[in-house]
Amino acid sequence: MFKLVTGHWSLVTNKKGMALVLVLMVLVIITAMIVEFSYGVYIGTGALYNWQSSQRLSLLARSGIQVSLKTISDMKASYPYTYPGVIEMPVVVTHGHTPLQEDSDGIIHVRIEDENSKFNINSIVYPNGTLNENAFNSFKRLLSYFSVDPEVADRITDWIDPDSEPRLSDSENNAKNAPLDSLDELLLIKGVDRSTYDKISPYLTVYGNGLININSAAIPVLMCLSDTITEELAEGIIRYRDIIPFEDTSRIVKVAGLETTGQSLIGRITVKGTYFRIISSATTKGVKRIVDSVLEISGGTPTVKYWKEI
Ligand SMILES: [Ca+2]
Repeated sequence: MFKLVTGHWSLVTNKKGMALVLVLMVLVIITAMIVEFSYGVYIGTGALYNWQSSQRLSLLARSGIQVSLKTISDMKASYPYTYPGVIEMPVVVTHGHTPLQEDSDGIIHVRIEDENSKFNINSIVYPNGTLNENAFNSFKRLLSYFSVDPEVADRITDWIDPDSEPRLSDSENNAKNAPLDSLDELLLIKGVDRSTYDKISPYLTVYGNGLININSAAIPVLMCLSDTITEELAEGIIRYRDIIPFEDTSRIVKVAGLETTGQSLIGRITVKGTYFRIISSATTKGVKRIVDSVLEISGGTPTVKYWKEI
């Protein structure tokens, strides 16, 4: 069982420069980190003396989360921003310096998503229960981008807001009257069928402070910030940050065409994430274990907000 603890790891990744830099950072830290992590895992999973493949897979998948966590923490310590929005990397488990075959000893695939790159659906209602007009209008623009009925915004608002005054005739029926705890609750709301959900959910979150990270948001999310942000302007933001990530929100006005609009976005945007979704899958001999998690990483000890192991 100490194979993993003392063994060497190597990482392979795509050819993107940024990802490579991250991978190098991971390589530097991995040896120091594994011991600390393994200790935690032994507590979490109990008897690991029997090196059963399911336990091993679980450990591998969890170590993928740990690698990701370290990657994000190091990035946040080194830069005032978080970029890009999504990082994917295979982590190949090796013995000595020879990578083992995928089918013999396992491969970990991790995907890191900055939750601040998404629109926080709960932000359409302020914590005091009143409507957040800016966020509500942003959400309607997001729906419109995907040709979804704008009434869905009213139905979700009534689902979340604490009052029982319907915006549409039946939109308070069986409403939760509280913020969403997870995105799949949307499927309980009239007007959100599976195909609508599949279209919009990749751009939505229930975590974080509601600020959109301009270093990581995709085109539909950037466009939802303002009526004046066209697809072309959103592409301009992406081109800009791919060369120089935004170090602070005021730099948004440097993007051609956003000299004025950019100013109006201050207060609704950010340049770094605080919540990250990390999906780690470990595969060995055709068997797979997936850990899907959301962690708050904002200085101090990272906090698990969501954890599902399948
Ligand atoms: Ca309500």
